[in-house]
Amino acid sequence: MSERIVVVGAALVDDGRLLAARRSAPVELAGRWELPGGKVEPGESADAALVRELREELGVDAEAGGRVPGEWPLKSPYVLHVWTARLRPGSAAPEPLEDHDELRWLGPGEIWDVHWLDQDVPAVRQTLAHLGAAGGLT
Ligand code: DCM
Repeated sequence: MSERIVVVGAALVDDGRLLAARRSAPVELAGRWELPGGKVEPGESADAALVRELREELGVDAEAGGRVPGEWPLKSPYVLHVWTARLRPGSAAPEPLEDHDELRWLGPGEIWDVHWLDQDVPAVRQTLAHLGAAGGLT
């Protein structure tokens, strides 16, 4: 039995909109949209991984909020966790630096306008319920 490895996805919210990122690689995921993020490294905390991945992938200075309850299976041994995140004051605007070729800020009525990765769909649904309850995206 191998250990499961956590992939953290960011529900990055700014001005009442949620950031979606379109993957450019690998080929089987290219063109589909995700909550940006990546693998937690050994010895790294989930929130530190989130901040690191957002800096590497999007060039932003972000801070993690709280974890969205739930866990979604990815290709074994990975599981997806979602954390809310926001840009710190003075952060650059996100840009698709690696792994992505397009970004979109989705308003409340636009969340389902993009073709999310299958495995991200339940995570996004749960994220909206969580953010809505917190008044974050209504
Ligand atoms: N992944 C996913 N949904 C996300 C983020 C990542 O399904 N919101 C998957 C894609 C990869 C793996 O997790 O198979 C690791 O992601 P990355 O390649 O970005 O490190």
